[in-house]
Amino acid sequence: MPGWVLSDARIATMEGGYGLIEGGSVVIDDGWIAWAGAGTVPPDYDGWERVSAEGRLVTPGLIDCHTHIVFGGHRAREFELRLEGASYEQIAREGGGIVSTVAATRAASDAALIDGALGRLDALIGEGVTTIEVKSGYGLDHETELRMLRAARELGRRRAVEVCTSFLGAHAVPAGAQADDYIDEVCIPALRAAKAEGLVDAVDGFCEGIAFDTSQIARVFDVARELQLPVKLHAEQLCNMGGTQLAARYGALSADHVEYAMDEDAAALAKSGTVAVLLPGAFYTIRETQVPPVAAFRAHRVPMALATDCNPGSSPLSSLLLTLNMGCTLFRLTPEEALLGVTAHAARALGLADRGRIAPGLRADLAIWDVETPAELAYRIGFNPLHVRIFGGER
Ligand code: DI6
Ligand code: FE
Repeated sequence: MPGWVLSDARIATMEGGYGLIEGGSVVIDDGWIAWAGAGTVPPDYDGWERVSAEGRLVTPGLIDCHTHIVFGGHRAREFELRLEGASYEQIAREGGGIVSTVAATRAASDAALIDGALGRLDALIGEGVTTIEVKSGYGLDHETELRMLRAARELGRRRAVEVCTSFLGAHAVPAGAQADDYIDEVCIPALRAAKAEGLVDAVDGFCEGIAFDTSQIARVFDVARELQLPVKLHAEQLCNMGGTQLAARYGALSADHVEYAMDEDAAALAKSGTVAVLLPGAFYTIRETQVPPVAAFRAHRVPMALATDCNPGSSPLSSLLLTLNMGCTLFRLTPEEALLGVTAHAARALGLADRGRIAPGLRADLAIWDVETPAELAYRIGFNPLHVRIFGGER
């Protein structure tokens, strides 16, 4: 079956920057981009169906490379407590925070986990998201960690979206447990079982004063290495614990949050080719004041990605467009850096070489926008200019 041609498009290829092509066409063959460029489409594609973008902007489908969208319950009460003056860390220490979502997630049925996540996923899809990463980490017991990952895989079967899973057993110490015992007796065996069931694409951890230290995370990463799974890490969100350096030593795909990273951490990420994933939704929600070292990332040429961190506590955010705006306004990214952060660099943060840009040989995951310039995607607040989303060549 021949494919089709999307013509009369202003194409942001995201090759090196916006990589704009005016009056361009994208040839889509069996779910893949066969050709993209300006001017006349090569004669090989004569006779293929043509669909005009009518001059609209076409970008790669957006990629949300850091989410926790599978969870039970909500944390509106914690939101109120913070407004009354409690800090995120205080709430976590007093049994609220992550641990309270753990109780709600364990109590939720598989159907409830999937249904809750679908609502959030649909909001993201409605904004042109075609690939999403989903983490476990609210089970903190063998069965619930696996149930979360199965729910994540199910999302990819229920919707036209690609789901990448990350095992985040090392997210928090469950109530009544010792961190070391939990890592060795629960987290690592659950990781092995999840891998055996084909549920894991990457391994993540939370390296933080309220969670795990570098030696505990290193034990999990050693098993990831043995299982040939890539790693990524929540690092330097609330303080500098050396997580970024650890991630770099293990050649991590990404180090995420990184507000408290320093110049030498940026240098280490550059050396290991690790992406810095910035999460302005969490920064905003917990009213963090330490801004990630964007200037150092630029100076060391560390690719920066942006993601929602969609979770019930520190980032109840299910808009990647708002995330673009926050990345610019709160972290002073340029709109071009922000868009790279949810396309080319987000793909890299997931270890996916087949998407995130518009070029021959890549997946035909595209978003067509009712805007004139790409900066409009980051500039508006609470407005969705998506015209059409294309997933695997399908409108
Ligand atoms: N960092 C975060 O921002 C989320 N997890 C993490 O490791 C917070 C998760 C939560 O508060 O439920
Ligand atoms: Fe997170």
